[in-house]
Amino acid sequence: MTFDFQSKPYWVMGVVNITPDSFSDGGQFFSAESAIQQALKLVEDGADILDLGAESTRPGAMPVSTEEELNRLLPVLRAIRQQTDVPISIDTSNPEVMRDCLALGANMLNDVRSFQTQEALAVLSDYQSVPVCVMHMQGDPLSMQQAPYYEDVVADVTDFLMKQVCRLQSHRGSIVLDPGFGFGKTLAHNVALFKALPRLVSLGYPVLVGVSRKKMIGDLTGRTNPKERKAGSIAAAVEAVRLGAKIVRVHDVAETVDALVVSERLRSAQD
Ligand code: HH2
Repeated sequence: MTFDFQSKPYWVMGVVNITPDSFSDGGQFFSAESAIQQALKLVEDGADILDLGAESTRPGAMPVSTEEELNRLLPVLRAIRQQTDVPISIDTSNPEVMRDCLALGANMLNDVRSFQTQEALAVLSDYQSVPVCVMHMQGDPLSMQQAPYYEDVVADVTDFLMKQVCRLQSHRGSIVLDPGFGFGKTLAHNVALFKALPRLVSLGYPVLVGVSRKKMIGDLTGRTNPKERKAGSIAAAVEAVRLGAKIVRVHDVAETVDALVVSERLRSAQD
């Protein structure tokens, strides 16, 4: 799979969390049946790509065993693959999970830990053309929000992402960059990174923005319940694309697609 940003200037990535504990929809799509239904609904709603995850990375989340992650993911992936050819990204840091999902027809790997292990790199050398998303995170999900600190958050994150591009320079698939909103960052860090999106975009790689329903949106709106952060998340997705992001990772696909269509149409030169 390749990202063709000529014919499709931005891609809406629909999130499917097959977990009991995700921060905004934990338990809602935990059974294979409900996750499959949700995935197909998101495709109908206009998702350009799905992101399937079976391990929450919310602050304080506990790791999941390989067996459990595979048990959650594989039946859902298999069923979606049989019913639609929508591109499927897998949100995992586990090399075994990466391999099994690619073998079953997954199209992209999204690793919030940026393929740091030798085993994860080995997967990429066996699947040279698979698109990958590398994301910045300070610390790990268990403790990342305890006391995030940066000298200069934009410089640190940019530097980290460029180092990942160098590490992966022999990889032939697209490399997507993600500043990792909410992953070891305060509101001030998130806002600074968001405003610096044009700088990240200028590095020359597609940029993915994942702020949907996150605490950042809650902090800005005063909404403590993640489910009430839809409007704020949509505004952020529109702004991200306006600033040059190519992929927005969202839970509320139908509404985000509409908002982006209207925003793009009103900004484009054509009538
Ligand atoms: N955010 C989450 C998970 N994966 N991947 C990328 N590339 N960028 C992100 O911002 C990102 C991500 C967290 O959101 P969600 O999957 O809804 O929650 P949880 O990790 O609790 O399952």
